[in-house]
Amino acid sequence: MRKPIIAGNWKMHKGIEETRQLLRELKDMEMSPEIEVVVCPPFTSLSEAAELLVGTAIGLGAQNMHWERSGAYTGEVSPCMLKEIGCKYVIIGHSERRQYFGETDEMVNFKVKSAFNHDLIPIVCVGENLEQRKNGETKSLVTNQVKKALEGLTEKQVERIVIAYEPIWAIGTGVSAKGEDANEVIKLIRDIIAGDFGKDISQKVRIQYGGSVKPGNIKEFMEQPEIDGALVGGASLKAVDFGAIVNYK
Ligand code: G2H
Repeated sequence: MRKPIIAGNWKMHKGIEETRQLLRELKDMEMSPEIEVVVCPPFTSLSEAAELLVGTAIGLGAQNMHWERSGAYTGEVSPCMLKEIGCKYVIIGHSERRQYFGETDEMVNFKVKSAFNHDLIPIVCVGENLEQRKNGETKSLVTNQVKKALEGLTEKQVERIVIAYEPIWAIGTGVSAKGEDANEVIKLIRDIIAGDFGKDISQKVRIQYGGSVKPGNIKEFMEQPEIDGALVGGASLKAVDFGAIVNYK
């Protein structure tokens, strides 16, 4: 019922020339029609990527945005700008933004609401760090992050949102979560949404796993009943790897 979505989060990689090259390679590949494929290049490459992706089934996303539509916010990029370029998705609240740029749950909520108000679909990231995991705080932390991120949204908005469960200890470390463990937290996220917005809505929300996803482990995640795709960092930077992840079957 839910179409899986696999998104490449390029982070601070790929200038314009490298973007051209990677997208040319991806466009030459057969991609499984069963999967919605999205790439999220850095801001400076979005325009180029948008042009190259015209007429393809690969969607475009940004990695962050401000919640205001315009204003005196030096260095920021607004949802209107992303929409004008041709973005469909925007990653919100990635742990690197929470950790290095002080993004709070409140800011994440502003951004999520603003994204919907500007016809962008947020990919909201949640997840615990190693210490929180060791202290048994995963469920309470993720519950709090999800509830705050979704506060004030309508049912129609919630059913379109994408959530990425990304345990911080698994990000860029090469150590991924186990499929069953990720599935358990993702089931919890779905239950939280069911509690706040109803079971029907919760069954429509796509929830990805993220954290050291690669061609060798994607199947383990995609086979889990609650996992609807992946947010892929390092392994999305090479067409051969990203293609293998999308075509994991
Ligand atoms: C988690 C992920 C992409 P990686 O940040 O969002 O990165 O796959 O490199 O762990």
